[in-house]
Amino acid sequence: MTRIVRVGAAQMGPIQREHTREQVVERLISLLHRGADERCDLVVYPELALTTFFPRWFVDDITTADHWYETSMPNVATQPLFDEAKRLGIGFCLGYALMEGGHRWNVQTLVERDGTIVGTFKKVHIPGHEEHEPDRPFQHAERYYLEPSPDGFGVWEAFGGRVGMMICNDRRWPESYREMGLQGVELILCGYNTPLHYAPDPSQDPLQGFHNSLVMQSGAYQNGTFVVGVAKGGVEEGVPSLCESRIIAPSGEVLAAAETDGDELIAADCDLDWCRQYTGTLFDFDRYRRPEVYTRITSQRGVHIPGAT
Ligand code: ING
Repeated sequence: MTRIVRVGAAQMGPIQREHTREQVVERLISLLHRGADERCDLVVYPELALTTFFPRWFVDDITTADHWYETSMPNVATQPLFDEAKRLGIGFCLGYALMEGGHRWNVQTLVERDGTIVGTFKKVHIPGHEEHEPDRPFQHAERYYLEPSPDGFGVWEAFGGRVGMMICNDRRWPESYREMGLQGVELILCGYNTPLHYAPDPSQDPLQGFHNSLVMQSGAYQNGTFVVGVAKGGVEEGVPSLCESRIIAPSGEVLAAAETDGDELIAADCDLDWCRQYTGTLFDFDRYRRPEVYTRITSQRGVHIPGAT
């Protein structure tokens, strides 16, 4: 019996500061309907899909930013999305900021086709900076507003296979994919908000699209998994941000790619049995990996130059 999951990547254009949750949820439901038209089983939304990317501003009193966070999921504003998805029998993955138990997380919640919540992932790799850096054209103060997950990467049984999640910067780190690959992941869902300008090294700016595809295609191939990367992009509060959402096969090939810088749904059939063509041969981890010589990967954070004091 084939295990084909028809996945929709629901790319979003910008969410401006003044856009209300209700206005955004209307867009999410419209994208869900496009997913229904495409016969999708699962629709994946971007990182922070309910609000503008608020870490682009710095506020001295962080409690004045509390309104950017959800305190429960579902909630009054998002319940219509949950209800419509359940009515249509479509699962979804939603990125948002969560305030819980005094913590501030950047999360994604995965919901099955019957409306049950499968799990919630907290972002592991938090980029950017902690303090106000006024010389930047815009802030990327994620490390001020959002805490790194203490839980690492999980994999959940859902949609007939093993599904994992990561968020934005997580996709740049091979450890993210391998941690899920070692749990037998077959489908990784990843939302992102990526400004095109990278203040610490502007020479990377023209490479943003290339790097986005590079990391997700290599992560997919090296772990024999599908990867779905979904952007919130376009010009958001004056900040041009990458789109280029993609659905990538375990071979590393791009099965579907967004073409616009707005709300757009791309879809692809993901035959989860394709994964075994890689994890059962070239990337048979149990047969070929050598963790006994990989000790630095989990024992070191930074670089230690051999012989240097
Ligand atoms: N954003 C960016 C990302 O990793 C970034 C941070 C921006 C990195 C520009 C490099 C260049 O895609 C988030 N939200 O992690």
